[in-house]
Amino acid sequence: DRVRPLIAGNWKMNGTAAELPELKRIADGVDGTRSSSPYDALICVPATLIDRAIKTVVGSPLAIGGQDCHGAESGAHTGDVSAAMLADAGATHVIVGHSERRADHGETDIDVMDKTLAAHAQGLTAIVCVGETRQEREDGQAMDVVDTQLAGSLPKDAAPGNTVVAYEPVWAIGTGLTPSLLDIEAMHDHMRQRLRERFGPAGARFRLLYGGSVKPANAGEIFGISSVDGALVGGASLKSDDFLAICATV
Ligand code: G2H
Repeated sequence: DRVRPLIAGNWKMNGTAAELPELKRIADGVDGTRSSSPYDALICVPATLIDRAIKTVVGSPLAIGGQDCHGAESGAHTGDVSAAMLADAGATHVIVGHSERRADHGETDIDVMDKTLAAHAQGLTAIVCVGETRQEREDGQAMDVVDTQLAGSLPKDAAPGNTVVAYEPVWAIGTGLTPSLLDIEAMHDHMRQRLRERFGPAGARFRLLYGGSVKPANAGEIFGISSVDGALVGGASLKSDDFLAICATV
């Protein structure tokens, strides 16, 4: 049985009140497919927008998530947002360990594991991101790098109901470049195998998303790969037409 796909948008550091009508169009578009919808849809907005986003999409099947959370429950961490705050605002999901956070904020696998645990403690589904750099791929290290990230970032309590894994090759993010379909398939099959080794039969049910320059033009062929259970979509999630066109290819 195929895992139900998840199409997740990542608005990154984009989005103010001006973009709420666009979010509403996404919610209405996803809603229009509700009776037969073969997928779940999510948009991860900036923390400042979560509360208003929830109010904007109320009644639709579109879920709203955050893009990061702190690993601690609360405390002296100026500028950070806790998982409890995201849940309180109405988020149901949170992205952790995105490569932009690993690069911009020096987040390590240990940090990502702490954040994942913090998310789980609040009932949030964590979308744990992994992926190699261009140099690592050229050096033939892509699978080893992803293995290390998966082993170091996924806590023992990770399960298909509280954790999604997103494979995002760093060199494909926002560049318009994507790996070949065969390379995506090889990596997803490899991750699936690792998850089975670690989590047993449950390992087969984790959603494995592909992320990195997913567009309406390439989404269909990427979703055609049997070990791909959806996408994490950055740039193309900012426009309702593009996001809904991607959803339509599932
Ligand atoms: C990868 C992706 C979404 P984009 O970061 O997380 O962004 O689709 O713009 O490459």
